[in-house]
Amino acid sequence: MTGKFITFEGPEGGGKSTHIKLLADFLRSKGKEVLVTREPGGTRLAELIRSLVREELEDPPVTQSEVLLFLAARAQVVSNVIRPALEKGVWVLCDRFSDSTFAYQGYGRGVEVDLLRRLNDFATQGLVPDMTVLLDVPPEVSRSRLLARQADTNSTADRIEQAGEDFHRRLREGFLAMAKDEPQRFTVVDSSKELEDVSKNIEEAVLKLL
Ligand code: T5A
Repeated sequence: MTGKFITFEGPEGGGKSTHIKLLADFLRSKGKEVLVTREPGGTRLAELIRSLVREELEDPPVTQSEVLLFLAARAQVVSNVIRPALEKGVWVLCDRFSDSTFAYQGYGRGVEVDLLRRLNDFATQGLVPDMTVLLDVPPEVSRSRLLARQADTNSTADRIEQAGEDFHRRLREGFLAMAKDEPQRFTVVDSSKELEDVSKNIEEAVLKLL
């Protein structure tokens, strides 16, 4: 028996972490064993890569290195965490996955998306989510949520969050374009709505997989 693999994608502040927790509780209440992980991250090596790509370094990664770092993190978590869990029948919920690379490094940074897809296939050994929830928010909502969170936690924007307005507009358009191309895999949810409404929309979509 194999579990289902559900990924959450979208611009920063779309509510991915918030809704993954809510969906995990919902699925557990339906008797499913659930594993929650995130990208980059989910293994020791991948968490180290996560700090490298987000930190303000003296020599920040050039675009090619940035791509390879995200893919190296993905290869680790797929091989060591996601595949073994799916093979045991566990449902895996992942905060970001391949579509983030296509949106951020492809549409955002301008790397050819076909090249990214080939490299990504190597990293994931062809693993594709059963369902991808795209939590869509306009840049102004994304920005105001991030500012509110920074004020609450006394933190500052990371290297990628600091990329300009145009970058964030392009990556949102990229996510929406990918969702249009693969409507059977993507569920697009307007995450600027009230939290409870967003959560209901996600549960309704996921019920079809149960
Ligand atoms: N990246 C990642 C790449 O460039 N390429 C890649 O291949 C990959 C995998 C990851 C960074 O790496 C980049 C993308 C990212 O820049 P991250 O910390 O994982 O860094 O960043 P995000 O994924 O963007 O996570 P965030 O924590 O910023 O956003 P979330 O998880 O989408 O949002 P969440 O749940 O923390 O919510 C943000 C705030 O909004 C509120 C929440 O309470 C919270 O305060 N909120 C709502 N408020 C009102 N109404 C709603 N409906 C709300 N939903 C959430």
